[in-house]
Amino acid sequence: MPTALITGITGQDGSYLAELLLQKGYRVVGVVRRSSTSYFERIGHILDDVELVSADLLDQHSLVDAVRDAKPDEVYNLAAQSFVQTSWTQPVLTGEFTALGVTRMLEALKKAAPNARFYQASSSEQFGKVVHTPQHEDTPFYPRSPYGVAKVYGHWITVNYRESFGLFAVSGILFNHESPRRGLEFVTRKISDAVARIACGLTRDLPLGNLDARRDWGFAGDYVDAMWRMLQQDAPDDYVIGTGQTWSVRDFCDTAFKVVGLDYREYVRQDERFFRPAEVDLLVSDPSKAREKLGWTPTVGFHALVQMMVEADLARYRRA
Ligand code: NDP
Ligand code: GDR
Repeated sequence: MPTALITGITGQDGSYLAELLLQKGYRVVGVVRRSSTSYFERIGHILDDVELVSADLLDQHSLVDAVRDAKPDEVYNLAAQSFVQTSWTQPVLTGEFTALGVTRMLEALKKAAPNARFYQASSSEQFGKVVHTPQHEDTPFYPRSPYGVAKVYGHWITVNYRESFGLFAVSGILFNHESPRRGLEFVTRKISDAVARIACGLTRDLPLGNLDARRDWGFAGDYVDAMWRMLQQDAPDDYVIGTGQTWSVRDFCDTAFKVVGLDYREYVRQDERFFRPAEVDLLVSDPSKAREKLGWTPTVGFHALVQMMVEADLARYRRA
């Protein structure tokens, strides 16, 4: 039975990845950070099936201990300060978690499990103010936020440890992926949650920032499968993962409100608080390498994704 160690198991991706690896017969060990409340909303249903260890991306010794005790065959480094907007108000903390945290994990691997395979959660935010479209593995990076800058560091330190120490370390450059488990602060879930509340008569409006930003949105359940596939290859390499399609925030609103028979223009208002100091205007992937080398293709399209999210939020409010 192979063992996987997942940092960020309590997050959106960590929960889907843990489910996938359990289905495949893995022993799954999840890293959680100490908190005064034990609130495992996304992994409550699999808590009896996974092992949890306490460690923090800020604490090198705790990471070495976690890796040494778990004896993993595969390590998935998903933990990060992942909200772009917060990275402008907490840039130093974002750098500590999202950039240096990767080096700490790689050091832990090098010391305690040098033969384990390592996955780094890189991001399309690294492309930022895009140099060309669509973006693929060789597209130069031009990050537009402290988060994006930190992820560029995480990407290159992963490549560097692979080339310097021969670690099986891969960087998955994933475009936005969403689900009913997405955090409520991200725009897709903010919209699906508001649509459900409006449909249930709990609120009347939805304040948003830039409606013209375009993203390549896929379903998180598909993307964790791509992570696993990257670690099953003969040699470590880096891959772009996305749908190859791009939609605006406005498109997302239009589609989500239509699920409940409403017109988004009657509810959405623009609010300066949600605009960013520097925007990423357009992201769209070229996932051909992943298709050819990993045999990976997304199974959930844009409209099905929006519908899934709205219906999940509706069901939640109707149960309450
Ligand atoms: P989430 O924000 O949902 O989850 C982040 C996870 O990191 C949580 O489990 C959180 O734990 C954990 N974490 C944060 N700080 C620390 C710390 N100091 N020590 C230990 N754990 C910590 O993110 P997603 O699941 O959406 O994303 C997973 C990864 O993929 C992230 O690295 C993100 O940047 C990256 N990414 C995500 C994309 C997406 O579209 N979702 C696209 C590309 C990359 P806690 O529950 O305690 O807060
Ligand atoms: P992003 O996701 O920054 O792409 O990062 P987010 O959903 O936060 O923003 C997407 C786009 O929507 C615009 N927007 C708003 N965003 C939020 N959050 N709230 C609003 O009210 C709002 N109005 C408009 C934003 O300006 C932006 O253009 C996500 C994270 O998961 C990262 O961790 C990950 O690396 C990238 O996706 C790929």
